[in-house]
Amino acid sequence: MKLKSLTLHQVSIPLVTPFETSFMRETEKDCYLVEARFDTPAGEITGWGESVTMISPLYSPEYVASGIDVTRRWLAPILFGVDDLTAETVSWHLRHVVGHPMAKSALEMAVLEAQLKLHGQSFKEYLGGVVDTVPSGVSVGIQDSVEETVKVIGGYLDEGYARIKLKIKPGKDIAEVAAVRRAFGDDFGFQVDANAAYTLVDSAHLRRLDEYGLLLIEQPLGEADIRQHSELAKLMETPMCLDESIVSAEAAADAISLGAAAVINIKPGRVGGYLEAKKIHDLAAAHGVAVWHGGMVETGLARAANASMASLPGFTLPGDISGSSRFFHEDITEEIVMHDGVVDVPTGVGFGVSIDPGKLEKFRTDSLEILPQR
Ligand code: OSB
Ligand code: MG
Repeated sequence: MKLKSLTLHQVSIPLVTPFETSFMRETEKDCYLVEARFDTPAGEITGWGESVTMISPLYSPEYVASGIDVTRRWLAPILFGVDDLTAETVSWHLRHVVGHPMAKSALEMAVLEAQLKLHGQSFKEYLGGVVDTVPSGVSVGIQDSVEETVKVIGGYLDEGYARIKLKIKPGKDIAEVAAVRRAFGDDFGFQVDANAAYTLVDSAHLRRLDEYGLLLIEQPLGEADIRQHSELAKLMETPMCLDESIVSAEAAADAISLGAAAVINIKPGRVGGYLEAKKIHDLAAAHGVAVWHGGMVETGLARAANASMASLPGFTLPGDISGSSRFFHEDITEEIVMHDGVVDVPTGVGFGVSIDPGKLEKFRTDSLEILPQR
């Protein structure tokens, strides 16, 4: 395949309710979508990708404008120079550009979608997925009060979500977790995510979570603190799970060998793409480390791709793969539906969903066409 042009569409989609984490409060989903046109043996094919960069650099160093800038200045020119571009070689072509995994991932995703269309293949078939549905977990933001936390979680349990993840931060943690267990008992999967809000000094405090039978605690310490997570893991019974710290397969190897992660949250965008994510899945499986599929409040496009990824056998815990309606009144693709605690793994060619041109028009705030320089 030969890349002919790229269009980066910036979109802003209103959220059904604000989503609050230890690092920010979001009221819109802001990201950009990549529309990539290729010349192929079967004629022109368009592939779509989605960047999970957030509007500000608070979860990771990247942000929407940095992703667009590095793509325009550095990544696109490299890919325009490749005569036989395949999904499997994108990360290799881009290897000299340091960092920017989310920007790279969005490009690889667009190449991958076009390649799957060329071969008439679904993403699940390409990966070797083994199930038709994946358990659907929901990520619950920090609420204004303990009562509100219990009420919101009760609503998701009533909807049938297979697992609850609650965002925590200092001062919004033990009382919330205790109240949720008191209200709904011990019989449902429950875990917490701190998004790097604590330090090792808080270990005595965090140990108090051990009595609530949580599936795991996600990223209590900083992104760079892999060794410190291994120290904390020795002090806590709750299994340690890393998100922000796992920026590559190498970081996953370090975390596993240091005992910093009994569980890994896999997010393709954070690690440079779905193919690097598959490597981490395989590495973790070989080490007996459980993985689950994380989420970045994706639109239906990446949400569908995530559901396919999670059909691989190592994904033994429910992922943050909720229905579109968890975040959006209207999605930009066909709605991803949670039913009976699961989401169906798409079976259609490519990622099995398509961008609705009317919705793209409605939610688009800007777009940039990038062409090869002569
Ligand atoms: O830490 O998992 C996280 C969303 C944005 C940034 C970081 C995180 C999240 C979520 C949302 O928890 C998960 C989802 O998309 O359902
Ligand atoms: Mg997380």
